[in-house]
Amino acid sequence: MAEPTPALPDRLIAHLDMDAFYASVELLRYPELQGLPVVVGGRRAHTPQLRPDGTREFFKLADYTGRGVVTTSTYAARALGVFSAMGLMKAALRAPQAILLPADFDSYRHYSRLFKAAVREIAPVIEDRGIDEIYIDLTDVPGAREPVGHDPLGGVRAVAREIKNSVQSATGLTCSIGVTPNKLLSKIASELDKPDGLTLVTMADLPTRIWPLPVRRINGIGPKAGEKLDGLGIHTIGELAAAPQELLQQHFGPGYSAWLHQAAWGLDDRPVVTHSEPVSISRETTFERDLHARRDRPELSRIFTALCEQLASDLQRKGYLGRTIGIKLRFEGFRTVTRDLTLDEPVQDAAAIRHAAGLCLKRVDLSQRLRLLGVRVGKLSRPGEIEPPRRGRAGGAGKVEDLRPAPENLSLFG
Ligand code: DCP
Ligand code: MG
Repeated sequence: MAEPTPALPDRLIAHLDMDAFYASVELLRYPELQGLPVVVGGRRAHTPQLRPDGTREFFKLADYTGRGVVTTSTYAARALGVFSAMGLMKAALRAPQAILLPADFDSYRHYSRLFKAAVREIAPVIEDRGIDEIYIDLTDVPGAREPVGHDPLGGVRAVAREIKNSVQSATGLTCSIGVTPNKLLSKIASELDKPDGLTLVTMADLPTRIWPLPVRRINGIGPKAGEKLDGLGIHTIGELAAAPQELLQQHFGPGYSAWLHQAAWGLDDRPVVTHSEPVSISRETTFERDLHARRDRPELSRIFTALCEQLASDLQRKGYLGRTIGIKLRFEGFRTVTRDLTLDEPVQDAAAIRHAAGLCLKRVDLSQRLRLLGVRVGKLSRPGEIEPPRRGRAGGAGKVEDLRPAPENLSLFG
């Protein structure tokens, strides 16, 4: 064992993010699309058709009409300017030759479980951050703190490479990993050399690798704060690090401005949290065309029931009951309204969810047409378990709007 070296930080934290995740899973199924611009975001109607000669006929983005959005795209499509959340019709203008594929969430969940299990065999301290990303605490992984030759980070680099290899052999997919002293920097670092990246950043690298980046790369600086900082002439993380504290405090309040300053200096002591229960589980759908509560009642009612059934099956599969049932409605013009109510006893079945969600619906004015409908179950518990205490707002009163008298929706689709 070599002498302890000052270059090695106290903690070695990794952030792993799968590359073009949904699109890459689709390429496993359709390897002939490797290297081509491919967009995930279609509906079932866009499923490739098998020709008599055994080849497949894919749906060209140029032939798309509708209001769907890009869920994700391959790097070849990104090179043509097609990114997540872009309208498919707009994407078709940029990349008419791109292939459109429907999303298959069951597959993505399957590969998500596979890659996480592969990582866990090497490094068990994992924080699940969603379908395609995790934090990993490598501090106590054997070998991670061993230097290799004169490189104090040689050990951790080898462990990270082993994780990448293991994910690749378990799934056939590539990922990008950032390794730094904390979660905040690792989240930034994993993006720096995407796809198939392995990026190590130490505090000494802060000025060269982190400070030139735009402030929005910091997880926790959203569009609003980003715009405000822009207005103050603070565009890069380095400019944020150099900004006078008083200036930040004037515009952001004491708590957030202190955090901004720390973040810009690469400081973050949040632990990697290995076990977390979901706060809520939801399902939602955007309609092909806007629907009206009265005129499109049968269709809306069918969609509403189907969402509740999917949600019930999610709950049952994951082993949860829930006591708060909520709905989300988005109207034409994008106004979004939520309502929820809390039941005396937790439920798990579709009929009970449908009933409670129907009661929520009756508290919404449905005169405008709808573009999205969602159903959510919160205050989750396991069967036979006492509800875990949670911080946050109590009761099911929802937003202030809830206090208005209920309009006459009893006869509508709820
Ligand atoms: N996703 C989504 N809606 C978005 C963005 C992403 O449904 N607005 C889905 C599709 C992605 C997955 O989540 O495949 C992971 O999101 P990422 O932001 O990690 O995007 P990718 O993995 O697709 O690409 P990257 O290589 O940039 O990580
Ligand atoms: Mg990803």
